[in-house]
Amino acid sequence: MSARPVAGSLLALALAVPLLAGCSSEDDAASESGDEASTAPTGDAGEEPEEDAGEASDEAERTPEAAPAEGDAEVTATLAENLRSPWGLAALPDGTVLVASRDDGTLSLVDTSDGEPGTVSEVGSVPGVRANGEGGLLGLALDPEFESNNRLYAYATTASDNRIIPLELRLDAPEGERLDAGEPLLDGIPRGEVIHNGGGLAFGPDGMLYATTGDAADAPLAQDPDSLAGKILRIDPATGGPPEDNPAPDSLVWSLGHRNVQGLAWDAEDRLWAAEFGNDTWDELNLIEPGGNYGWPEHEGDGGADDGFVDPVEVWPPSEASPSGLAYSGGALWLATLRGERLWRVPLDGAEPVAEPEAFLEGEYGRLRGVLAVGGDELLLLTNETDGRGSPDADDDLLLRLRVR
Ligand SMILES: [Ca+2]
Repeated sequence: MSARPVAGSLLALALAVPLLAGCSSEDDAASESGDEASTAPTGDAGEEPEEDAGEASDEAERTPEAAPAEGDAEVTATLAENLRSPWGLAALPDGTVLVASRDDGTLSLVDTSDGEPGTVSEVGSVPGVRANGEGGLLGLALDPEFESNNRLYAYATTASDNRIIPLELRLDAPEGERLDAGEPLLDGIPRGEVIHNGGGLAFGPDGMLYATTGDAADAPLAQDPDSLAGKILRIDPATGGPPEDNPAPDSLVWSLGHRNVQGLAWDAEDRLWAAEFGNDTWDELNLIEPGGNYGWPEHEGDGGADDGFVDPVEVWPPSEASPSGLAYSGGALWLATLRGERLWRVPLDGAEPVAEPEAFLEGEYGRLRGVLAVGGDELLLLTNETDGRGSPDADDDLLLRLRVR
């Protein structure tokens, strides 16, 4: 089930056409009965989880680090308003926040010091960005040495590919000279004409750069180990090449068989998790194993283990999720969802959920895009009503600060 021969291109075409016709990937317009989500837990403070593992025996089996079964999420500030198609999110050491505009290809700086909205300043644009549907200026990742090298990385869609572009940010430089783009660290990531461009970018605790790529609406590419599409890539930021300890020699592929992953997060024990858009049946939360094959397009959701695929840890119908951003805070994973318009909390005990996922903010802010843990019990959260699929209010989109547990 690993290598698919090149001769599969006809099959690829045959598979891709119904995919293009049947779904819009970040949210599936084919089944608009989104209100069926009323059976989902609402996250009200006094409400019991659907399956409370409250029996004494289960409690006793939990490690001390286990997250509580029930959590909370409270919006404590609106830090920015009127953001346009915000996507990537990065917190600078001084507490200010960088936000990427997918469609404008620009980076803006949000001054969060007074906890009030209004102070957003554009710092520059990333050259060559060609926004197209789900493509454009996508994920941002701050170099771990940012304080000394002023470097960050952006995942961007151009006219020909998706690529990772190093940027140097000089906030003390004159206006118009504050952002410099270098030669691409990596280019040639297949570009979806409209959908499935991936776009997640994050540094791991190992100092390596991880990127999520979509299947570019050519689903069999996700199973082709020689294609960069439909993968999680692990990249040496010093060279743009594969680290020596990647699963396959001379390959950037860290895991394969992904349809369209955008959210990445590491837990307290440095396990990598990924949030993945399903087609029309199951969105997935996956625990990523090096070299693991996550099944797409042979399997969506559970049921692939017998065929050698890694099954997801949690699944949701796309109407209740369509997850983009992912963060880890307070022992739980937090998924920001577009079509589901809610923030899902998955409390963990080690690598196992301790309770059913719990939903917060449902219907309060509309589509949610990026989420970033910024230390302590705080998350930053981007709404995404201006991405062409929402119904923006006058002040959308917003950058919110949350306190969670
Ligand atoms: Ca899968």
